[in-house]
Amino acid sequence: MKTFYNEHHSLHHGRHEMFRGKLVPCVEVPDRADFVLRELRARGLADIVSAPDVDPAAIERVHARRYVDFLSTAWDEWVALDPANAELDALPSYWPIRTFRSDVLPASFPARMGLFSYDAGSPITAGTWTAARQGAACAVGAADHLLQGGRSAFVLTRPPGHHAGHDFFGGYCFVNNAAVAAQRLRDGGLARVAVLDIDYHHGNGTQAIFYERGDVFFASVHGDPHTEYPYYLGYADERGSGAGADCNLNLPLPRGTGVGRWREAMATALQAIARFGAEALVVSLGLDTFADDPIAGFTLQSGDYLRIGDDFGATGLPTLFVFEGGYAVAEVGVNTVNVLEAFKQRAG
Ligand code: Q9C
Ligand code: ZN
Repeated sequence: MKTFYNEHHSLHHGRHEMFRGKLVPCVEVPDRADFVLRELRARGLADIVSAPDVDPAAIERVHARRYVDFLSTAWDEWVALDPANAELDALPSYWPIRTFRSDVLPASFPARMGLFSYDAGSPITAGTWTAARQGAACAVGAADHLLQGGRSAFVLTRPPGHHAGHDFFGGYCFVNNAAVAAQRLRDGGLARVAVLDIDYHHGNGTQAIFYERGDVFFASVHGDPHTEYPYYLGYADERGSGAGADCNLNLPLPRGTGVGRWREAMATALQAIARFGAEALVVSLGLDTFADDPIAGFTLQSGDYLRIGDDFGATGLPTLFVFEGGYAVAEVGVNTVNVLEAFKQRAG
């Protein structure tokens, strides 16, 4: 399996996120991707390719132009507020919640930070845009590989993407790599594409991007948003609307869920995707379902990821894996490569 590796990922290196009234060290760190790369190499599975730079139009197929413009200049504007900001991460402090306007683009940079975000846990750093843009380049490269007949591909990038919506960042995500890939597959001629999100956290950004569309099916297995981030989306009654009616499937599970019940939910999602008639599958591959993940609540073990990879291999669909969350840094490499190796053994 080819790995489209974002060699610029560590240019995004946040220092702090806001958590319960304090700035705490970032959970989403460059080491995460480095451990995955090391494990691919150790197991002889490192067929690494780097993608050419991305046409901004491919990103703007799923993100608003004014949001992309904001991301591309955000760091410079942050430093322009005060040269001392160069030593700090940019975090938002104000948000236009209900009754405020979101059509006006304020001149104030801190005001625009809030307009384009939904939490205070996703710092923008000097290299965030470069890293995120290169991640999208990898997503496009991987999609093009499938369009040329490739059976599978892996996008190894960070920051992750599935919480990023049409015009907002949050949940450590800025550019929605899975959505960019799914849209690229559509634009390359596939009529029906599915995204299956198995990150612990609901993929609110991806869901929202495709919610009213009948050509991209979104399914997600995740912690119940009644108690788990991102709280405000990911409930079972969200089934798509308009042309997208019945093209969205949320399978929330309680904190503490183990592999048995989790795999039943994944089987339900894969059956729905087969019924939909997807011609290719994009997997938002979060590994924060792992028992020892520091910010999540399921109890999957390293060996369980082999069974999950086998389940994906059994679908027979061309499959594009996109790296999302997973914060047990020492184990994230083994867990990720377990999925990919078992997939390959089953699917060839
Ligand atoms: N201090 C992804 O897995 N808040 N994002 C957690 C922990 C945000 C997770 C608070 C979690 C976002 C891609
Ligand atoms: Zn997650």
